[in-house]
Amino acid sequence: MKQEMNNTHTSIPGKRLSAAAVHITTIYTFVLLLKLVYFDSQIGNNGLEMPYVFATLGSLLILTSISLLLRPKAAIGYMKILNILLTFMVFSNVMFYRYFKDLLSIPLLTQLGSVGDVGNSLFELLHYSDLLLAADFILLPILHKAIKRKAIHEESTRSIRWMAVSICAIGIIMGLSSFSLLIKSQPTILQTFYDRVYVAQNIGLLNYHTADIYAFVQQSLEENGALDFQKKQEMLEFFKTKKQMDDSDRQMFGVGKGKNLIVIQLEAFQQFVMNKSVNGKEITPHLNKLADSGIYFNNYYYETAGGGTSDAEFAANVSMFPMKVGAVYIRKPGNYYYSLPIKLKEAGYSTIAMHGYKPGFWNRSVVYKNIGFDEFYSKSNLEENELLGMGISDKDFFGQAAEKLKAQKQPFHAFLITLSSHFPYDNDKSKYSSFDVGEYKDTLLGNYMEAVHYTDEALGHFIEELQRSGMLDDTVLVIYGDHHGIPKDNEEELAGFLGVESLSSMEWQLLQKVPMIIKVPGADSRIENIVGGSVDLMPTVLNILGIDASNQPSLGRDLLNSQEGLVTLRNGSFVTQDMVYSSNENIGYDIETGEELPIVQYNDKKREAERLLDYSDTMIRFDLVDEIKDYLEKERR
Ligand code: GP9
Ligand code: MN
Repeated sequence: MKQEMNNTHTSIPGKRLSAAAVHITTIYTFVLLLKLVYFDSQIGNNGLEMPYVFATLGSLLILTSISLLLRPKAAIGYMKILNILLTFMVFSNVMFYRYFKDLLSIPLLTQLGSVGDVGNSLFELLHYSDLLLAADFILLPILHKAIKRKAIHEESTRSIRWMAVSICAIGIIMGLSSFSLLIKSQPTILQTFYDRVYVAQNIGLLNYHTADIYAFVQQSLEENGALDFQKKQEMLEFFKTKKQMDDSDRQMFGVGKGKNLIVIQLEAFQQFVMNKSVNGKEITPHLNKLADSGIYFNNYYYETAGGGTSDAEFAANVSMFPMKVGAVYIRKPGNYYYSLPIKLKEAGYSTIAMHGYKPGFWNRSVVYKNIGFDEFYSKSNLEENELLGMGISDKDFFGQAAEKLKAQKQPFHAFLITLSSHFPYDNDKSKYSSFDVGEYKDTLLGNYMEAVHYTDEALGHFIEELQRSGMLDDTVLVIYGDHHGIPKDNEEELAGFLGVESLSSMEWQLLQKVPMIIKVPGADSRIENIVGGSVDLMPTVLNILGIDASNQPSLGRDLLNSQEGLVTLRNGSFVTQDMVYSSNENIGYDIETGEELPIVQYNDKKREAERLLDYSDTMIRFDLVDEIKDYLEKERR
């Protein structure tokens, strides 16, 4: 029998497989695993992270099993190429991580601008230990020779094939299980890729790139087609005719001229907690005081989508809408955006952003640079005096922010994003000062109220410090919430707190307001009732700072100088002063009566909301902001 099998082999020598291929495959798999583990050690992991090693080995087994099917020479060739490619992949990601504290992705590579910066600083980014990535290029050729010279022990073709298939299958099972563990812990992470480093740490670098490529191809297929000339003209016309009042006719134009601008985005901060007490104690006393002493927009909604906090930042700083699918910060980080910090830099401001979490989260380090923040202080270059929940506690964060701002070149634009009141609000309460939520204790709503109370207190300290240092008199302060805090699943709890049995879909929408306060030194306090949302922040602030916005392709409106507002939500729903349209139900409700309205009454508004979203999408997809800005400059000259 044995004789027969050998005969079969000799009859098809070209297909003969050898133990040499097994040796080569094993050695290279091991070398590549070491390189990929080196990568892991460079992205903030200290020891051997088991999920990472497991997932990485899985993906390597899939790739290297192929070489078992090749003859020794071809196997060596295949592994050499694989080694070069993977070494390059590890090296470039390590460099990119050192620069941006983030990983490479196809959306980034296709928008090369920011990636190029890494190349320019390559020498500063290199560490001696990186030489380890090249060590095998000297050692392995010696090994190749030894393997080739050695008498090759022939194995049966079939058994090696089985070996290859089984190894590949084991690799697939390992890979799939790491994907499923990741999705279990972070269900939407592979749709938005809000934390690429986390993805790679859990499914391995190779699987991360595979998932990234897959998402990119899938999204690109949905985006096929060129820009219609007619459509572009229509858009240019829209921006041209967007009403622009004379400066002198505008309310509050330039009342904050030359002042510093501090914009504070509060995590998951809804408006319903404002001016409410639990057990006789206000939930947000400091915010309430600010609302009383500043301009309080009490009808302000978040307009975010899948990109959560990053969408809120984008809408506020760029006055455009988030993308329908995924996060614009992740998918289109390199477009040109004529942002608030860019505008203010043109007016001589210095710009700084601060957030007490990983700099690569939501791609911030790349995006901030692109939208004009000269400096970005994050968890990696702030002190970690006190950690709470996801990152630096809001009190610690605001304390450090106050110090940094004292040294900042004036006038400055500072963008501060809080963190401690992040879902699921299960922070270590020993770090809170006491706030008795009574019957709500240990419920999600109760924990939420404790968390926002804590953030409010931290904010209060910050304002006090600004006051003490005299900076408040030279500063326009803008404070708003980024998005919802209470998920739909906890609707009943919220209804109970508000003293109603249940909430209709219209009432739920009306509860999706966030605080929005602008405090201008010397200006009278007032309540602004106009409906508005995230995209309206920039035009409103530019007016107050007295900065010309006539070349601004913004999709929001200046809330102090508009007859009426429109809150456009990403799913096509919208809110006006008197009505709510729910796109899911295709029903428009009268806010006062709660009754359904005939479509003729709001069809125009519906079309307007759709048009705004469509223009925003088109501007993002074809990177049109610069062109529109140029056009507006020419037209308004
Ligand atoms: C993390 C923080 C949270 O940096 O901004 O983002 P979110 O989960 O709220 O979108
Ligand atoms: Mn958030």
